[in-house]
Amino acid sequence: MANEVCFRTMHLDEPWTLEAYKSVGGYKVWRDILKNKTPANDIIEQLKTSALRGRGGAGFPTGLKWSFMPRGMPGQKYVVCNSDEGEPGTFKDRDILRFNPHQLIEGMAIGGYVMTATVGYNYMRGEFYEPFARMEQALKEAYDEGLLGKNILDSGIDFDLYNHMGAGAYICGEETALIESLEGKKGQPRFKPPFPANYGVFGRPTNVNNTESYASVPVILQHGGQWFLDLGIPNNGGTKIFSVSGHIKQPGNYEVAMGMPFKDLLQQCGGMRGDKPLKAVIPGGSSSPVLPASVMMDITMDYDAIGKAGSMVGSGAVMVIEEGTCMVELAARTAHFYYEESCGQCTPCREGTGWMSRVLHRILDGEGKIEDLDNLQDIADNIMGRTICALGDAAAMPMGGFLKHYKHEFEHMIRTGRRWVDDQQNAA
Ligand code: L3W
Ligand code: SF4
Repeated sequence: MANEVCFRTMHLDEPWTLEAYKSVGGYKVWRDILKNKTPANDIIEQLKTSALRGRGGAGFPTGLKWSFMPRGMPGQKYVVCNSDEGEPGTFKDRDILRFNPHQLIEGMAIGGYVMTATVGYNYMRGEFYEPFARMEQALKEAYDEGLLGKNILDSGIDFDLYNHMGAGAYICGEETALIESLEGKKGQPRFKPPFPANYGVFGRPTNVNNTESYASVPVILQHGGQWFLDLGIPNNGGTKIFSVSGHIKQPGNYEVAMGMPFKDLLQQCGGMRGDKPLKAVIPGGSSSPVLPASVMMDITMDYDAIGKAGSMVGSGAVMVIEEGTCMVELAARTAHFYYEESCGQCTPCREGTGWMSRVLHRILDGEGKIEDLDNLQDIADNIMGRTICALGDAAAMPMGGFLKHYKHEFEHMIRTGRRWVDDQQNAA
């Protein structure tokens, strides 16, 4: 089942070329649409049937999102791809950009047609030099083939696509900060609503999807929504690319069927590095709460199962943690990241992230107090749901997970000044 949607060119030589993409049926769906003027509603229905959910983190149903765009409204509309990929542990979108760029172009062109948007922007993370070059090359090939531009293949349909380099700020992966940045402003999130579907790029209706979401669309339409749904499990259709990192033998991107048991995924990654026991997993990027091994070994990799366990699929960054890892250090490292990346607009996020980071580092320095633990939870609770964008929640949620499952490690360090994991090892 693996590698058949977004990574379907991976087995080919130079998979990023137009020739390689065409050899797996690439642009066939786009050509059919241009020829037959497939009704937009039929395409949206296929996406709804497929149960494709946004692959950037929020898991919002893609078909439903496309239906929000005011198609009948005159004037300029945009489709935007969020290729900013900054979530710690996530490295899947760059491989779509590098190895299967044409599938993203086809998905965005189809999106433009369905949502009557004649311009698309692919916003890429500032550090993505190689992916940017590959996307530029692919765009040139697509234009030379007559698949983009004005009156494409005499269809009367226009769609122009531009690659845009960001400047390496995590917050620009938040869709409204991305839009601000695209407009040439400082990348700071806007209040929602209005959602981008009504007020997006230059105040015009805009659809923002993640790279993996757009790239899934041509394959869904080629084989049908039901086919995609059946790859996964109900409500969790298709495949998903998991970026697996941490203490495993073969870190990397794995495109697997949604609903795959975690223990099977772990096996695909070669198992634990040094065959050490699994301690915990952060299943969906640094924003998602950590889950202990006992939970993970019984869980399937899908939105519903991971959500029910108290975490989230997020962007699909699976961070595998072996026994012996200090959770206080991991929590402090995570908190510091959000403190560094907060844009500073909202008081709970700006002050709260710094406060959490400082308290955690004080504990690490052996100067913690037992009441710090209640304070940490209190700070997290006061950030949660009280900010303009999801970065605040993303900073608060992991803290809850660390304290829920590993409070004893924090208490031990505060009381003794030593790492719980070291004392466990010495006692063994
Ligand atoms: C129109 C409505 N549109 C919702 C749209 C909205 C957005 C999408 C989801 O992402 C996640 C977080 C982390 N009319 C609408 C509507 N929409 N209601 O649906 O919206 P929302 O607010 O649920 O989430 P979000 O703010 O877009 C937050 C993840 O992002 N994250 C990190 C991501 C990192 C990466 C990466 O590195 N690749 O993606 C950090 O927070 O999982 O759950 O489009 O406009 N009534
Ligand atoms: Fe900026 Fe944080 Fe507020 Fe988001 S939650 S707008 S990152 S201050």
